[in-house]
Amino acid sequence: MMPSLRKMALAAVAASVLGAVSAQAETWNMPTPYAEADFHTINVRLFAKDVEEATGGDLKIVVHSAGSLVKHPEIKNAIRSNQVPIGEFFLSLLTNENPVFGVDSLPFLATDYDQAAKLWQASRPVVEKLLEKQRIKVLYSVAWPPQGFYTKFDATVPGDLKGLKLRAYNPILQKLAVELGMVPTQVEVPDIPQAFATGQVGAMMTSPSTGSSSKAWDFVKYYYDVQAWLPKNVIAVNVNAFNALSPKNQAAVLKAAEAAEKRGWEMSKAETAAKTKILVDNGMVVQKPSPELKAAFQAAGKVIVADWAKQGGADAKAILDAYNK
Ligand code: PCA
Repeated sequence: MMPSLRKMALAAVAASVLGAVSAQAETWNMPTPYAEADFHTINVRLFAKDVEEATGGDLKIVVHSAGSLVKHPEIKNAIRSNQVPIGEFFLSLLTNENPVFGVDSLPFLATDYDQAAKLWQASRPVVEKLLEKQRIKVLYSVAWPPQGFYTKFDATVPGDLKGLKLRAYNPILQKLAVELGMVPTQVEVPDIPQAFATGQVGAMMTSPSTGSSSKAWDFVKYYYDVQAWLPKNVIAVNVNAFNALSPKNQAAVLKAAEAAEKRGWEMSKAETAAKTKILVDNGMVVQKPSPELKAAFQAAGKVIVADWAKQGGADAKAILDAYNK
Protein backbone atom coordinates (compact mmCIF):
# COMPACT_ATOMS: atom_id res chain seq x y z
CA MET A 1 0.00 0.00 0.00
CA MET A 2 1.13 3.57 -0.68
CA PRO A 3 1.95 5.41 2.55
CA SER A 4 -0.85 7.93 2.07
CA LEU A 5 -3.41 5.18 1.46
CA ARG A 6 -2.16 3.36 4.51
CA LYS A 7 -2.64 6.52 6.52
CA MET A 8 -6.15 6.86 5.22
CA ALA A 9 -6.94 3.27 6.06
CA LEU A 10 -5.60 3.73 9.58
CA ALA A 11 -7.61 6.89 9.97
CA ALA A 12 -10.72 5.02 8.84
CA VAL A 13 -10.10 2.27 11.38
CA ALA A 14 -9.52 4.86 14.11
CA ALA A 15 -12.70 6.69 13.16
CA SER A 16 -14.79 3.56 13.25
CA VAL A 17 -13.35 2.56 16.65
CA LEU A 18 -14.03 6.02 18.05
CA GLY A 19 -17.46 5.97 16.47
CA ALA A 20 -18.23 2.69 18.15
CA VAL A 21 -17.05 4.06 21.50
CA SER A 22 -19.10 7.23 21.31
CA ALA A 23 -22.20 5.31 20.26
CA GLN A 24 -21.76 2.98 23.22
CA ALA A 25 -24.24 3.39 26.05
CA GLU A 26 -23.13 5.61 28.89
CA THR A 27 -23.80 4.63 32.49
CA TRP A 28 -24.34 7.20 35.24
CA ASN A 29 -24.15 6.10 38.85
CA MET A 30 -26.67 8.04 40.92
CA PRO A 31 -26.43 8.16 44.72
CA THR A 32 -29.63 9.01 46.62
CA PRO A 33 -30.19 9.40 50.38
CA TYR A 34 -33.46 7.58 51.00
CA ALA A 35 -34.69 3.98 51.04
CA GLU A 36 -36.04 2.04 48.05
CA ALA A 37 -39.67 2.21 49.23
CA ASP A 38 -39.53 5.99 49.75
CA PHE A 39 -41.65 7.87 47.19
CA HIS A 40 -38.68 10.06 46.22
CA THR A 41 -36.67 6.96 45.33
CA ILE A 42 -39.58 5.43 43.42
CA ASN A 43 -39.82 8.67 41.45
CA VAL A 44 -36.06 8.73 40.79
CA ARG A 45 -36.27 5.18 39.41
CA LEU A 46 -39.11 6.17 37.08
CA PHE A 47 -37.00 9.16 35.97
CA ALA A 48 -34.06 6.84 35.24
CA LYS A 49 -36.32 4.53 33.25
CA ASP A 50 -37.72 7.46 31.23
CA VAL A 51 -34.19 8.67 30.46
CA GLU A 52 -33.05 5.25 29.31
CA GLU A 53 -36.10 4.89 27.05
CA ALA A 54 -35.98 8.42 25.65
CA THR A 55 -32.26 8.15 24.84
CA GLY A 56 -32.77 4.80 23.15
CA GLY A 57 -30.49 3.21 25.74
CA ASP A 58 -27.66 5.74 25.19
CA LEU A 59 -27.82 6.82 28.83
CA LYS A 60 -28.41 4.38 31.65
CA ILE A 61 -28.81 5.77 35.19
CA VAL A 62 -28.04 3.28 37.95
CA VAL A 63 -29.68 4.35 41.22
CA HIS A 64 -27.87 3.64 44.53
CA SER A 65 -30.41 4.40 47.27
CA ALA A 66 -30.17 5.00 51.04
CA GLY A 67 -26.67 6.48 50.98
CA SER A 68 -25.22 3.15 49.83
CA LEU A 69 -22.80 4.60 47.26
CA VAL A 70 -22.21 8.06 48.77
CA LYS A 71 -23.37 9.13 52.24
CA HIS A 72 -26.01 11.84 52.13
CA PRO A 73 -23.86 14.72 53.50
CA GLU A 74 -21.30 14.04 50.71
CA ILE A 75 -23.64 13.69 47.72
CA LYS A 76 -23.62 17.35 46.69
CA ASN A 77 -19.81 17.52 46.73
CA ALA A 78 -19.55 14.23 44.85
CA ILE A 79 -21.62 15.77 42.04
CA ARG A 80 -19.59 18.96 42.18
CA SER A 81 -16.31 17.10 41.69
CA ASN A 82 -17.88 14.80 39.08
CA GLN A 83 -17.05 11.81 41.23
CA VAL A 84 -20.62 10.95 40.32
CA PRO A 85 -22.39 12.68 37.42
CA ILE A 86 -25.81 12.84 39.05
CA GLY A 87 -27.43 12.54 42.47
CA GLU A 88 -30.20 13.48 44.85
CA PHE A 89 -29.88 15.50 48.06
CA PHE A 90 -31.95 17.44 50.58
CA LEU A 91 -31.58 21.06 49.47
CA SER A 92 -31.67 22.63 52.94
CA LEU A 93 -28.75 20.45 54.00
CA LEU A 94 -26.68 23.20 52.33
CA THR A 95 -28.04 26.02 54.50
CA ASN A 96 -24.66 26.66 56.15
CA GLU A 97 -23.16 27.27 52.69
CA ASN A 98 -25.79 29.86 51.92
CA PRO A 99 -29.02 30.62 53.83
CA VAL A 100 -30.91 30.70 50.52
CA PHE A 101 -30.74 26.89 50.33
CA GLY A 102 -32.82 26.72 53.52
CA VAL A 103 -35.73 28.86 52.36
CA ASP A 104 -38.06 25.86 52.06
CA SER A 105 -37.51 24.97 55.73
CA LEU A 106 -38.48 28.33 57.20
CA PRO A 107 -41.26 27.64 59.69
CA PHE A 108 -44.74 28.67 58.52
CA LEU A 109 -43.57 30.57 55.43
CA ALA A 110 -45.09 28.02 53.00
CA THR A 111 -47.27 25.42 54.69
CA ASP A 112 -49.23 23.74 51.91
CA TYR A 113 -48.47 22.41 48.43
CA ASP A 114 -49.63 25.50 46.54
CA GLN A 115 -47.50 27.76 48.69
CA ALA A 116 -44.55 25.40 48.53
CA ALA A 117 -44.79 25.30 44.72
CA LYS A 118 -44.96 29.08 44.62
CA LEU A 119 -41.93 29.31 46.90
CA TRP A 120 -40.02 26.90 44.63
CA GLN A 121 -40.83 29.05 41.59
CA ALA A 122 -39.68 32.13 43.52
CA SER A 123 -36.45 30.53 44.76
CA ARG A 124 -35.49 28.32 41.81
CA PRO A 125 -33.60 31.02 39.82
CA VAL A 126 -31.47 31.92 42.87
CA VAL A 127 -30.85 28.29 43.85
CA GLU A 128 -29.88 27.47 40.25
CA LYS A 129 -27.54 30.45 40.03
CA LEU A 130 -25.75 29.47 43.26
CA LEU A 131 -25.39 25.80 42.32
CA GLU A 132 -24.32 26.67 38.78
CA LYS A 133 -21.27 28.35 40.33
CA GLN A 134 -20.35 24.89 41.64
CA ARG A 135 -20.87 23.40 38.16
CA ILE A 136 -24.09 21.76 39.35
CA LYS A 137 -27.25 21.90 37.26
CA VAL A 138 -30.63 21.44 38.93
CA LEU A 139 -32.80 18.97 37.04
CA TYR A 140 -35.86 18.88 39.28
CA SER A 141 -37.04 19.25 42.84
CA VAL A 142 -39.83 17.57 44.82
CA ALA A 143 -41.32 18.59 48.16
CA TRP A 144 -41.79 16.32 51.14
CA PRO A 145 -45.22 16.30 52.81
CA PRO A 146 -45.78 18.95 55.52
CA GLN A 147 -43.56 18.49 58.55
CA GLY A 148 -44.95 17.44 61.92
CA PHE A 149 -43.68 16.67 65.39
CA TYR A 150 -43.15 13.21 66.93
CA THR A 151 -42.78 12.54 70.67
CA LYS A 152 -42.89 9.68 73.15
CA PHE A 153 -45.29 11.50 75.50
CA ASP A 154 -48.23 13.86 74.98
CA ALA A 155 -46.71 17.34 74.67
CA THR A 156 -49.36 19.96 75.28
CA VAL A 157 -47.57 23.05 76.57
CA PRO A 158 -44.31 24.64 75.36
CA GLY A 159 -42.65 23.72 78.66
CA ASP A 160 -42.99 20.05 77.69
CA LEU A 161 -40.37 20.58 75.00
CA LYS A 162 -37.65 21.85 77.33
CA GLY A 163 -34.56 19.67 77.23
CA LEU A 164 -36.00 17.24 74.66
CA LYS A 165 -33.34 15.70 72.42
CA LEU A 166 -34.57 16.41 68.91
CA ARG A 167 -33.46 14.54 65.81
CA ALA A 168 -32.70 17.30 63.27
CA TYR A 169 -31.96 17.20 59.53
CA ASN A 170 -30.74 20.69 58.69
CA PRO A 171 -29.33 23.84 60.32
CA ILE A 172 -32.70 25.62 60.37
CA LEU A 173 -34.40 22.82 62.27
CA GLN A 174 -31.43 22.81 64.65
CA LYS A 175 -32.00 26.52 65.33
CA LEU A 176 -35.74 26.03 65.76
CA ALA A 177 -35.06 23.30 68.30
CA VAL A 178 -32.76 25.57 70.30
CA GLU A 179 -35.31 28.39 70.13
CA LEU A 180 -37.88 26.01 71.66
CA GLY A 181 -35.51 24.84 74.42
CA MET A 182 -34.73 21.47 72.79
CA VAL A 183 -31.33 19.94 72.13
CA PRO A 184 -30.81 19.10 68.44
CA THR A 185 -28.70 16.30 66.95
CA GLN A 186 -28.22 15.88 63.20
CA VAL A 187 -29.22 12.32 62.20
CA GLU A 188 -29.69 10.97 58.66
CA VAL A 189 -32.90 9.07 57.87
CA PRO A 190 -31.37 5.56 57.70
CA ASP A 191 -30.01 6.09 61.24
CA ILE A 192 -33.26 7.28 62.87
CA PRO A 193 -34.36 4.00 64.51
CA GLN A 194 -30.88 3.47 65.97
CA ALA A 195 -30.72 7.06 67.29
CA PHE A 196 -34.01 6.53 69.15
CA ALA A 197 -33.05 3.05 70.34
CA THR A 198 -29.84 4.32 71.92
CA GLY A 199 -31.49 7.38 73.46
CA GLN A 200 -29.43 9.78 71.36
CA VAL A 201 -32.75 11.45 70.48
CA GLY A 202 -36.28 11.32 71.89
CA ALA A 203 -38.32 13.41 69.44
CA MET A 204 -38.25 14.41 65.78
CA MET A 205 -39.75 16.75 63.23
CA THR A 206 -40.39 15.17 59.85
CA SER A 207 -43.09 14.09 57.39
CA PRO A 208 -45.59 11.25 57.82
CA SER A 209 -43.59 9.59 54.99
CA THR A 210 -40.34 9.43 56.93
CA GLY A 211 -42.25 8.69 60.14
CA SER A 212 -43.84 5.65 58.54
CA SER A 213 -40.77 4.48 56.60
CA SER A 214 -38.73 4.55 59.81
CA LYS A 215 -41.54 2.78 61.73
CA ALA A 216 -41.91 5.66 64.18
CA TRP A 217 -44.45 3.64 66.24
CA ASP A 218 -41.56 1.50 67.46
CA PHE A 219 -40.12 4.44 69.41
CA VAL A 220 -42.66 7.29 69.69
CA LYS A 221 -46.39 7.39 70.40
CA TYR A 222 -47.60 10.87 69.41
CA TYR A 223 -47.66 12.67 66.06
CA TYR A 224 -48.63 16.34 65.90
CA ASP A 225 -49.72 17.51 62.47
CA VAL A 226 -48.04 20.91 62.72
CA GLN A 227 -47.78 21.54 58.94
CA ALA A 228 -44.80 23.77 59.56
CA TRP A 229 -43.06 23.69 56.14
CA LEU A 230 -42.48 21.44 53.09
CA PRO A 231 -38.75 20.97 52.51
CA LYS A 232 -37.46 19.65 49.19
CA ASN A 233 -35.04 17.25 47.58
CA VAL A 234 -33.12 18.26 44.51
CA ILE A 235 -31.95 16.01 41.66
CA ALA A 236 -28.90 17.58 40.10
CA VAL A 237 -26.25 16.81 37.52
CA ASN A 238 -22.63 17.83 37.04
CA VAL A 239 -22.53 20.48 34.28
CA ASN A 240 -19.57 18.85 32.47
CA ALA A 241 -21.28 15.46 32.49
CA PHE A 242 -24.47 17.02 31.17
CA ASN A 243 -22.64 19.00 28.47
CA ALA A 244 -20.89 15.84 27.30
CA LEU A 245 -24.27 14.39 26.24
CA SER A 246 -25.50 14.88 22.69
CA PRO A 247 -28.04 17.73 22.31
CA LYS A 248 -30.72 15.12 21.68
CA ASN A 249 -29.90 13.26 24.89
CA GLN A 250 -29.66 16.50 26.88
CA ALA A 251 -33.17 17.35 25.74
CA ALA A 252 -34.37 13.87 26.71
CA VAL A 253 -32.94 14.26 30.24
CA LEU A 254 -34.57 17.67 30.68
CA LYS A 255 -37.91 16.38 29.46
CA ALA A 256 -37.78 13.39 31.82
CA ALA A 257 -36.84 15.76 34.66
CA GLU A 258 -39.82 17.99 33.98
CA ALA A 259 -42.11 14.97 34.05
CA ALA A 260 -40.46 13.70 37.26
CA GLU A 261 -41.00 17.03 39.01
CA LYS A 262 -44.69 17.01 38.14
CA ARG A 263 -45.14 13.36 39.08
CA GLY A 264 -43.15 13.77 42.31
CA TRP A 265 -45.31 16.58 43.63
CA GLU A 266 -48.43 14.53 42.92
CA MET A 267 -46.92 11.51 44.68
CA SER A 268 -46.04 13.72 47.64
CA LYS A 269 -49.61 15.02 47.95
CA ALA A 270 -50.99 11.49 47.88
CA GLU A 271 -48.44 10.42 50.51
CA THR A 272 -49.63 12.87 53.14
CA ALA A 273 -52.96 11.22 53.87
CA ALA A 274 -51.82 7.66 53.10
CA LYS A 275 -48.78 7.77 55.38
CA THR A 276 -50.60 9.59 58.18
CA LYS A 277 -53.11 6.72 58.11
CA ILE A 278 -50.26 4.22 58.48
CA LEU A 279 -49.18 6.02 61.65
CA VAL A 280 -52.74 5.67 63.00
CA ASP A 281 -53.02 2.04 61.88
CA ASN A 282 -49.90 1.27 63.87
CA GLY A 283 -51.35 2.68 67.04
CA MET A 284 -49.92 6.18 67.08
CA VAL A 285 -51.98 9.07 68.41
CA VAL A 286 -52.29 11.57 65.55
CA GLN A 287 -53.56 15.00 66.50
CA LYS A 288 -53.31 18.71 65.86
CA PRO A 289 -50.91 20.51 68.22
CA SER A 290 -52.59 22.34 71.10
CA PRO A 291 -53.03 26.09 70.48
CA GLU A 292 -50.28 26.82 73.04
CA LEU A 293 -47.85 24.41 71.41
CA LYS A 294 -48.62 25.73 67.95
CA ALA A 295 -48.18 29.33 69.16
CA ALA A 296 -44.77 28.40 70.58
CA PHE A 297 -43.69 26.90 67.25
CA GLN A 298 -44.95 29.98 65.45
CA ALA A 299 -43.18 32.42 67.78
CA ALA A 300 -39.91 30.51 67.43
CA GLY A 301 -40.45 30.37 63.68
CA LYS A 302 -40.75 34.15 63.49
CA VAL A 303 -37.32 34.55 65.09
CA ILE A 304 -35.82 32.07 62.63
CA VAL A 305 -37.36 33.77 59.59
CA ALA A 306 -36.19 37.24 60.70
CA ASP A 307 -32.63 35.94 61.25
CA TRP A 308 -32.68 34.20 57.91
CA ALA A 309 -33.82 37.31 56.03
CA LYS A 310 -30.98 39.27 57.64
CA GLN A 311 -28.34 36.66 56.83
CA GLY A 312 -29.62 35.94 53.33
CA GLY A 313 -29.17 39.52 52.11
CA ALA A 314 -30.19 40.51 48.59
CA ASP A 315 -30.86 36.93 47.41
CA ALA A 316 -33.19 36.26 50.34
CA LYS A 317 -34.99 39.52 49.71
CA ALA A 318 -35.41 38.71 46.02
CA ILE A 319 -36.97 35.35 46.91
CA LEU A 320 -39.35 36.78 49.51
CA ASP A 321 -40.39 39.60 47.16
CA ALA A 322 -41.10 37.14 44.35
CA TYR A 323 -42.96 34.81 46.73
CA ASN A 324 -45.11 37.55 48.25
CA LYS A 325 -46.05 39.05 44.89
N1 PCA B 1 -37.96 13.45 55.52
C1 PCA B 1 -36.55 13.74 55.45
C2 PCA B 1 -36.49 15.17 55.05
C3 PCA B 1 -37.82 15.74 55.30
C4 PCA B 1 -38.69 14.57 55.48
O1 PCA B 1 -39.91 14.59 55.55
C5 PCA B 1 -35.90 13.59 56.80
O2 PCA B 1 -36.59 13.39 57.79
O3 PCA B 1 -34.67 13.73 56.86
